[in-house]
Amino acid sequence: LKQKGCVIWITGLSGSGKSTVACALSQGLHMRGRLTYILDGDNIRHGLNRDLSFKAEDRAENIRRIAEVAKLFADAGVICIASLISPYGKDRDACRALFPEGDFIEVYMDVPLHVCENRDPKGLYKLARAGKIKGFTGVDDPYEPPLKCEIVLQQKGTDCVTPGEMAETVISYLEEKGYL
Ligand code: GGZ
Repeated sequence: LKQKGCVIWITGLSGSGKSTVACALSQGLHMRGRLTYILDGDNIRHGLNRDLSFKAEDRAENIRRIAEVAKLFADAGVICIASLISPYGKDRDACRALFPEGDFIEVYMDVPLHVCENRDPKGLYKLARAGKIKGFTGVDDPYEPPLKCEIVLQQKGTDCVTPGEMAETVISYLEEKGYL
């Protein structure tokens, strides 16, 4: 039985919950018998992309390489989950263009900067505000929210949406589109 692969491309600020949702989504898909692979920007930057910095052209190259790897997984029938800030719309669109229509599913983690900054799980915003990290996304480097994307996952106001609930939203989409 040939299973159809695709890429779930999760974009959003540092601390928006991309990696947590990627993990919950991966678990949910395993329970449905699907093979998944998570490509996480922060992890890949320690290996395949360790030569790349955070300047705009290196971010573009980071994203391009990860999209090419995601395509290999998708070709093998795997649901590949890419979680990267991927701050520039034109870079994300270039990734989309690598995939057959429908197979690139862009998910925007719509979490306000102040929420991400309050979480600050690694203390990076604090360092960026202190000027100890230069060119930090959301502080002194841009983030362009998607103008059009397949799924928006919002974390706004006081009612908290769990990572598991966010993963279920993505899974419902995949069912609707015939990937599950
Ligand atoms: C943004 C940075 C930076 C700068 C280090 N700007 O939340 P994290 O810590 O664990 O994940 C972030 C990660 C961003 O890597 P990506 O590959 O996702 O970025 S991009 O898609 O823009 O290429 C953050 C950490 O690296 N980090 N310096 N200056 N995030």
